[in-house]
Amino acid sequence: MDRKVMDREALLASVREQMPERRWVHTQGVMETAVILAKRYGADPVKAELAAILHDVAKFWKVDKMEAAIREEGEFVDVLNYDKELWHAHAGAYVSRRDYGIEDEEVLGAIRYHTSGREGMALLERIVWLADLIEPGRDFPGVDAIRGLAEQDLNGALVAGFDTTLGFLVEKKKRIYPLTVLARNDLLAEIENTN
Ligand code: DGI
Ligand code: FE
Ligand code: FE
Repeated sequence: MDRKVMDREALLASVREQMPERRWVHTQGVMETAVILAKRYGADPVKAELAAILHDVAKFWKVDKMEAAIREEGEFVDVLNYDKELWHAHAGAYVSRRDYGIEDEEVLGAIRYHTSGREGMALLERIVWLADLIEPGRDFPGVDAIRGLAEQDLNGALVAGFDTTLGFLVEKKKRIYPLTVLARNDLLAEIENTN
């Protein structure tokens, strides 16, 4: 890991002060679950925890600040045409590099794609995406079934998770970010090809 990365306690304090207490509790839940999933599926638990710590760092920023970060980065401005809920993931990845000195592309990818997912998700991206959905504080219809799947079928749990998210977006008449559709298609194709 890059030398610029601040020590863990300072990082935790800095992230914590950018969010309300309930979001900090969620972040701790994602850290715990991401480490468990990383150990279970052979990813690096240190990277999983680092991505989890930072995944929602920008969630409570003002919309203008998120937009400015995304425009400054320049590579992912198309997300500004979709739901604002998606923006914090890109803004978070950008500041993780700029302000927290994270240069590990796996960690940055896990932060950047923790909301939308994408085609060809890396193992660490899958783990953080799923940990975000099933951490102990989450409570929505079907979450326990997804937790059960996550015990032994990572991709099955992910597809069930994307189904839930997509169903929610359809129900709310929201536009769907294309990467989310691609993520689900790709996971289904992967499952078909391994059976
Ligand atoms: O930040 P969290 O609340 O922990 O969770 P998240 O980063 O997964 O954000 C989820 C929100 O994003 C949820 O309310 C649905 C919303 N959203 C809006 N458009 C899309 C979307 N989520 C996905 N995956 N794809 C979209 O197109
Ligand atoms: Fe998030
Ligand atoms: Fe989250």
